Amino acid sequence: MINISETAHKPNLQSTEPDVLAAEIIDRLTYSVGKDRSVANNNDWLQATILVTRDRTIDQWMESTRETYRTEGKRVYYLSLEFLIGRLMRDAVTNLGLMDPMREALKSLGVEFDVIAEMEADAALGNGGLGRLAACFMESMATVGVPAFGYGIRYRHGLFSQRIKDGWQQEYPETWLEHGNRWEFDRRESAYEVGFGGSVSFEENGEGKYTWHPAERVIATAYDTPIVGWKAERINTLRLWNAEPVDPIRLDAFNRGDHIGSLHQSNRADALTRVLYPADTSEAGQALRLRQEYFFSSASLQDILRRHHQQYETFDNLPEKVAVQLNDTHPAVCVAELMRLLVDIYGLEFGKAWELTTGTIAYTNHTLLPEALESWPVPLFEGMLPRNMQIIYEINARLLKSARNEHGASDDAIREISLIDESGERRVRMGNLAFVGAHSINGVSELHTDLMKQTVFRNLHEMFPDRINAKTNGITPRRWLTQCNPGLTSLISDTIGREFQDDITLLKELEPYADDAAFQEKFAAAKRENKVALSNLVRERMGLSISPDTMFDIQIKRIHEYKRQLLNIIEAVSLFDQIRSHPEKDWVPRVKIFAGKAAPTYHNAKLIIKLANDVARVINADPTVRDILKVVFIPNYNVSLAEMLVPAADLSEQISTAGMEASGTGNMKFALNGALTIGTLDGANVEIREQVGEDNIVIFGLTAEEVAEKRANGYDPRELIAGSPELSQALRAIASGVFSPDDPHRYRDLVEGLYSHDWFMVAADFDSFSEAQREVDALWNDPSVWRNKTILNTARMGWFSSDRTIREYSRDIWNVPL
Ligand code: 26V
Repeated sequence: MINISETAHKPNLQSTEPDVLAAEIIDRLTYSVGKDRSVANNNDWLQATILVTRDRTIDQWMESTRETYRTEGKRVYYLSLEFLIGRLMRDAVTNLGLMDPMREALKSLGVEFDVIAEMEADAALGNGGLGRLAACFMESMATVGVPAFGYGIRYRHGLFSQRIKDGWQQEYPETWLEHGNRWEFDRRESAYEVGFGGSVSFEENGEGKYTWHPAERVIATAYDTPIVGWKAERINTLRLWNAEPVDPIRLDAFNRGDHIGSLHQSNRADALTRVLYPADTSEAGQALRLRQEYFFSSASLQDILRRHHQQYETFDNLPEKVAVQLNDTHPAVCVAELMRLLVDIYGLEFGKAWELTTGTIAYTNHTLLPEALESWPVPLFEGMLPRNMQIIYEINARLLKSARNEHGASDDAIREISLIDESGERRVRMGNLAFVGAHSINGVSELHTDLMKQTVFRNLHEMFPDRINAKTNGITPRRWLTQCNPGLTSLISDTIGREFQDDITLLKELEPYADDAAFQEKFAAAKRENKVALSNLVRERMGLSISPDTMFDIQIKRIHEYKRQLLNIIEAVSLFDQIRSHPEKDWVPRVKIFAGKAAPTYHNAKLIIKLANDVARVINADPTVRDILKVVFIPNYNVSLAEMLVPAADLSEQISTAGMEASGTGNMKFALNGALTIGTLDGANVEIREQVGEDNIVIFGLTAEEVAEKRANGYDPRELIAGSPELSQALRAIASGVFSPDDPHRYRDLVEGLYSHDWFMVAADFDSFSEAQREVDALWNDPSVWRNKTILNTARMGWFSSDRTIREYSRDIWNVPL
């Protein structure tokens, strides 16, 4: 027998010596990547470096798992159809405390850390805010010590990549797995069957038992990625599911000569996890989307229940030991699925199962937009998930009886509360299902939470007045300050010490320096350095030169009418006209920068991208405004691009129609990095104003209440536009083809929409926005005032750390002690 000593083959995983790291990198390059040093390219070095970094997570990862088991700690499961992660290497290396030695190790091998870091694929398994929040939460849960698992789908194609051709958005498939994914572990042993379709039978033996006989089955297999918290004190798991066929090939069919048919099952499984839905509003109930939702919900719950049962051999304590957080309604079918598993598979009584379900599940709402509130046609739902549908009817029967008998609900209230929408074709309301199946329903800012109570969930809130609560979003300061803005980070460290990295609220200690001329200079210099880097990127990618000495005015987010990129573009057109009429005035030089993707089927959003590009072309070619105004639309916005843009911004555009942006999180990233915000009183802007102080943010426009009031009592945009000479002129120019001479009518309908209904109140807010912009100019003209305000923004934004948000979830929703 060979005696293997414990340490014989183990590299020294505790060492942070550059030469030890360098030796490990060479080892990995040779034995895992299979390349010789002399022929290795940058991608090979990247793969080897990721593997070395990943090795450093394993011991603590296992220790985190063992500790939760040993202490019988409560586990939090964050279920999200989206995780917008971006790159992981900088994050993992920073949090492991290896940044400096790793740089040095690579340097000794002739490799630049920043160069290979740039080559890592940007994991875009999400559309926007909701997916990025899930990624920030994963990092914060590990940081503050929550034993958490993220569950989602391992899409083989993330969000499409965007190219701009002649000003129009074109979508191309995204291929983040092209070079493999060295962060993940393929867990073949963690596999579950998920069924679809078929029928339900009932046997009358004692209590009676329902059995689902699915017509189709697929296997869910797990891929695990370690998520490293700050200083690697805890390492959690992100578990993403892949769908596989039960029989990869039907040999009977193949042998009969039916070569296509023999792969039918395989192709259906394959389609399930192939691609992320690229829209953030529903496109009339697509079956594949519901299949994705059920697939990952069922696999995750089976995994959760198996783990729980293995440890405790009972479900009586499920709510004490398990918290399931639903990220929007996308996993709302969990309510019915958890019931099905507890009742049909584990044999619990319906009432008991319901108590455990509502005690375990909590739901976060991220939007009030009616077109984003999910509902499924009953026939589609019933055909795909017949047993889940029965359970939903049973829940609904109990719910409506209680509403009527115990809460005296009116017929109108009953109609609103019901899990089934009967206003047209019958549909299952996923928001209502999530609400009744959860013990906590949270909004993502104070304002959004209030509006939830007044609008979508008015009647349910009356029935369950203790369930709705506010949890204002946050962002992880590791990615969104330390990693993306090393210049500012080292200035802060030199000024107040490094402790702010452990407790971001210590940024407050910068306040006394806000008026300090020397500090102001350094703060501005750090900003300028980031602007130089962004100018270089714009030159390299777009062949356009922008000066780092002009104001960088940035709006980056998904393109949506309610986010009002259109308002910003119209204001740019108006400014363009004003500058040309009065070139002698002392204009503040600005570059207006846009980036963002439009849902492929969202016609107006794509037209707004085209308009931004048309306006940019004309303005950037005009000799009068040269050096005063430029407009840039940077293609293919993603997390990595945001990491360049956020630190380089002077002005942050957060200008949604009040009442429509649930929170916003980009707003937080900019302010933390020392940009001034121009914004409406919407979402978390309201709380940003509270934190930074009203002198340090520029607010304009209607309030949510005023918007609602105007919509209710009749709003006539035509009259308003007629009363605003600047707005009328800008609209006339756009509608008449000044920016689209090749197709003069291109924007006629878009502009006509503003005259006829203007649902998003662009006209109503235009003059106020334009005045606010001139106020911004005035502040910019006094550098010491500008610097003072932007420093105070950085100093006062610590509250928006997602660590704070996660502590609130832990205390108020999950009941996890920290
Ligand atoms: C909805 C749908 C509907 C079905 C098709 C696919 C799909 C994908 C995503 C969504 C949800 C959109 C909701 C969303 O992203 N909300 C954003 O959440 C952020 C984090 O809470 C918040 O900061 C933003 O204000 C909010 O718009």
